[in-house]
Amino acid sequence: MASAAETAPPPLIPLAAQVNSGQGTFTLPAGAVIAVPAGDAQARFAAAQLADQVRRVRGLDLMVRKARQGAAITLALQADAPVAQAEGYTLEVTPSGAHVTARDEAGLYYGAMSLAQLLTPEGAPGADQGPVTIPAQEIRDWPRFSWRGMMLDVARHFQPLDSVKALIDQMAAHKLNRLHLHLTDDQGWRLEIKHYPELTKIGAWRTPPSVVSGPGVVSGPYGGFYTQDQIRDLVAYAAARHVTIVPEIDMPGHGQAVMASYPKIGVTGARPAVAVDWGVNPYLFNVDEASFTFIQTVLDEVMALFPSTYIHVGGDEALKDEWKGSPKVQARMRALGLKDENALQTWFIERVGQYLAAHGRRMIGWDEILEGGIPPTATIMSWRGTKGAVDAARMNHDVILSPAPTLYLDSLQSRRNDEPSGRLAIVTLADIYAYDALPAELDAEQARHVLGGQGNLWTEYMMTPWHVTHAIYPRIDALAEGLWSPKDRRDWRDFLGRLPAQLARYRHLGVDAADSAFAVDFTVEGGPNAALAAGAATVALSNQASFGTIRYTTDGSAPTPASARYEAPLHLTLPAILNAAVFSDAGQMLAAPRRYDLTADALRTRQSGELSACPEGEMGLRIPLTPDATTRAPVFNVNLFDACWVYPKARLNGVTALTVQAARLPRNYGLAHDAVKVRSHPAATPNGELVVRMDGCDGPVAATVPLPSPAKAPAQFPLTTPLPVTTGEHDLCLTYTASIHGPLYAIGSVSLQAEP
Ligand code: TNX
Repeated sequence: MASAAETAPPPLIPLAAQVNSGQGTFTLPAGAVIAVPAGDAQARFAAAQLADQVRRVRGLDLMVRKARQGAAITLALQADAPVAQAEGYTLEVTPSGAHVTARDEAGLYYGAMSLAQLLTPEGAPGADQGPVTIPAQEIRDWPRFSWRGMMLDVARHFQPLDSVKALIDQMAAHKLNRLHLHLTDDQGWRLEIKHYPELTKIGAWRTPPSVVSGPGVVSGPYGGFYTQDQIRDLVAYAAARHVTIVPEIDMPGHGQAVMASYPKIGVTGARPAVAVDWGVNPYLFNVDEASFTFIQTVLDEVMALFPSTYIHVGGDEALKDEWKGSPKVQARMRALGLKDENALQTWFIERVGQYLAAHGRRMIGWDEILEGGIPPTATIMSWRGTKGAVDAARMNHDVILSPAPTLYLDSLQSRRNDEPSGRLAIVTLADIYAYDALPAELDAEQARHVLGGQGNLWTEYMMTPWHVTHAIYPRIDALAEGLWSPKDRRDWRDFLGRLPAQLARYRHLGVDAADSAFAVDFTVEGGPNAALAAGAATVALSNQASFGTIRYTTDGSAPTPASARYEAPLHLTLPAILNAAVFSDAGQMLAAPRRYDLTADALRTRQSGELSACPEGEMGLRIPLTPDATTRAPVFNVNLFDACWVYPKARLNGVTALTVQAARLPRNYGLAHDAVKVRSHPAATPNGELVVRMDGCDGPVAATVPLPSPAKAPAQFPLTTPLPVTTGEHDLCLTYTASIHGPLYAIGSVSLQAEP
């Protein structure tokens, strides 16, 4: 009879194109040899990476040696290896060994990475260490797309080199092969340019927005940049792992750090500070010869550092106001015979594209560069949905799909209260898994222009490497499978079954992956008010992915694999405390324990994420108390356009007072043309008030509490007010009347106090 190890799907992420099971099993002895052909440095490197993974994850030592008879594992390039596709490989496991062959070095490397996963198949603590037995099988594998990318924004928050290298390691382990570095933006220029030293002397540093101060909070200029030596090292590090680094120098918009360093490159000649405002800022590159000389000189150094064929020149979110307002720019536009500023942008981008083409490189731009007609030399990276990609592919241009919000890893991954900051579109693990980078409306010929897809991590709200890690993992697993594996083999439940082993790899490698997809959610049947009225509750436990076994305790202790198994909603009398965690069948914890307090106070409290937006509004962002150097800053859901929240259906029986945990944040948002949409509420006192209305935002005022002076109060402070005595359920509408030109006030939580 076949053992479990022989029948389970191979623990690979991404899934392989073809797997045929064989006879018997292979047991890897400790100290086994990985043999590589003499003189093949890349094969030796792939073997060393394989050995390194197996040692770090499983504690098994393997030795890399020159090819010899009888080695347990062999890696070798072979001109007639069975898989002919670029980057493909064959991995054959027999009872006597495991053998990888490929026609190119990337394929050989990916074969080694697959073998590393096969040799680390277990998630459960204990079972995941020591000698391993794996089923005999033959894997033939190759990628679906040639561009399997990740973008990291190192401009908004500088990312240390070690973090970038750690990302490259994981990209390579997931068979992702393009790291797009967003190196420049309004908030920072991160690449040393020898010819223009001020770019990093000035442009790499900014003063943080100044509302918050205190322990752990950055106050002085902060930022950073990569020296050219560091970049050469990074490029080589990536290349050894078959990752190409694609640099982006953003133009003609997102140029404020350039203008802060070299004002003459701008349209107005004025010198702004490096931006502290997120969003869209007005600074544009000029269109005169001095500007192109600057750009070409920068690109010369960029091309010398980055061997990538593709160079990204941005082109996104370039507000045309400065060009419209400049007589010189207008004169140039007319002299060039261009009809408007969009056409001028196309001309500008194409001129840069021609320069790159003359140096054997190819230009990529964000899809806005289509607006004035497509620059002939452009490859399009589309982020505003897929229309730009479809249009460009139909015009025979190559395209890369990275649409917001689905492939935007700054989108939050759940509605949980313990999610850190990000954009308030929820992009779950399942959403990324379901995404297909090939737009269905393209025919086969047009589809050939789809190079692949890319996940983008923007870092406005990601201040620390911990947060970046949390945003990327494990969503990178879903991304990688979508970009590598054959579409018809992809299966969400099957993917979930392979994920626990990957989560265990992350644990051993020190990658602090998010557990949002598995964390226990608690739902009180009938809502908290019913529980308050009854003094008892029925609580359902679930998780986003509906995966694993939920175990719980009611005595305050941490759940273990031996704790009670959740089968059906729990009937509990108040007060009660629930702790619950999720385990795999093998007893591996998939999500850390979460706690739910079933007390009257807790049932009367709503955290920031549980409040609704006011009618007509939308909570767009979940933002941190910035800038904070700690790993987990407090976070607040806000609607940048209206300081207005609703506590829906507050049960006011016996309630005498309300407490808001308030926060004062920097209002550092470049809203550009949308600034007119910001709604102000009239204030009665100098610092403004918190106003509480009953029965919706048009209802009567129930309470008004003046805000403390920003100079005196800490960044987080409570506001308490009596409420008129009433009964029943009422929508409480909470607004701040503080000036929209001052700090941004937010709500951490709202709680109601009742008579004992
Ligand atoms: C839009 S996507 C941007 C970025 C922001 C991002 C935030 C793109 C080409 N531009 O500047 O960081 O939204 O999600």
